[in-house]
Amino acid sequence: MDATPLILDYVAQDHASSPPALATHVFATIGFGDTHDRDPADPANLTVGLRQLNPTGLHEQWRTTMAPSRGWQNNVGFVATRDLVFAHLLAEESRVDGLADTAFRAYLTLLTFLRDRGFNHLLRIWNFVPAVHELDQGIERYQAFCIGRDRAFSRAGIGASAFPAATAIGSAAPGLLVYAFAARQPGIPIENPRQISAYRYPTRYSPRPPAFARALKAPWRNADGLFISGTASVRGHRSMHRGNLHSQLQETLANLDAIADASSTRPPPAEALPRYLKVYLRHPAKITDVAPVLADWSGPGTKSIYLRGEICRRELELEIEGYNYAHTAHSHP
Ligand code: 3EB
Repeated sequence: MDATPLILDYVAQDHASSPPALATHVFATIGFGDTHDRDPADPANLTVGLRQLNPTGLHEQWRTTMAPSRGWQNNVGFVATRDLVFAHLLAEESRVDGLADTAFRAYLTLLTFLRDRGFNHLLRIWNFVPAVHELDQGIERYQAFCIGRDRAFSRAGIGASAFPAATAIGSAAPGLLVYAFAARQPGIPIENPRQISAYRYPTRYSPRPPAFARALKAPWRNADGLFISGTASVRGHRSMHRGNLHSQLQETLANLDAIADASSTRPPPAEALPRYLKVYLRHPAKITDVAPVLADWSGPGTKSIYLRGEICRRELELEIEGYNYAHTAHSHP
C-alpha cells in the first residue's frame, strides 16, 4: 500500500551520473538532445529529441526510495519497484501505416506490458510526435495521434476517469516517443474549472478526443505528488490570445493556479519545497520574454527546464507542465 514516492530533481548534465543523496535510487534520467535515444545498457536513461534552451544543460532525474529492477520487453524499456514503473517505447513510423495506427499499436503495446506486470494505473505520460502539424491521411497528425491513443484506451477498457496526466509535443526527431509512470494503485485525476476536460473537447479539434487528465495526484501515502499536464492558453475549449505571447503566458499561469486550487494541494511556498516546471516554446528566442515573468510568478524555489517544442495547436506559443513533491514526514495515517 505504501507506494514508493517519486522524487524529482533537475541536475546539471555533468552530475547526472553521480549517486543521488538521501538513500534514494535513480529511477529515470531524462536528457534532451537532437534525437530520441534509449540507452541499451540502462533503460533508466532516456534522451528526448527536443532542444534545451537553458544555458546550463539539465537532466530530469527521478528517484525512488526503493531499489528498482530494470529490463526490456517487446520494445518497452522499463524500470520498476514493487509499486511503480517507468516505461518507454519508441515507435518507428512506416510508409504504409498512418500515425493513427502507429499510435494505436504503440499504446496497446505499452498498456499490455503494464497490465501483464500488474501496473494497471497510468499516472503520467509524455508523447513526442514528429511533424505534428503536417497532414496524415487527410488530417492533422496531432489528430491522427489522438485517434490512435483513444482507440487503444477504449480497447484496453480505460475510460476517462482513468486517463493519465499527459504532455503531447511536436518534435523534429523521428519516431513516436512515449514514456510514462504507472502504478498498482490509481491516482486521483484533477480537472480545471476554467477549461472543458480535454476528453470532452468538440470534435473539431480531433475526431476522437485527447485522452488525458489536466492533472493527477499520485497514490502514495506519506507524500504528495502532483503531476500537472501540459497546460496552455486554452479557456473552455478555445485557444486564447492568438499571436500574443505575453497574454498566452498569463492565461497559462491562470490555468496552472486553477489546477493547483482544484487539487487542494496548492503547492507549498517555494521557500519550503522545490517545484519543477517544464516549458515548451515554439519560438526559442522568446525565452527572454517568458523566463523573467515565469520566475516572478513561481518564486525562487522553482526549477524550470525550457525546451523548444511544437504545441499541438498551431496558434499556441507555449505550454507548461509541472511536478510538485511535498514530503509530509509529520503525517500519521
Ligand atoms: C490543450 O490544453 C493543449 O493531447 O496529450 C496539452 C497536454 C495538450 C496534453 C495531449 C494536449 C495534450 O488541449 C494541448
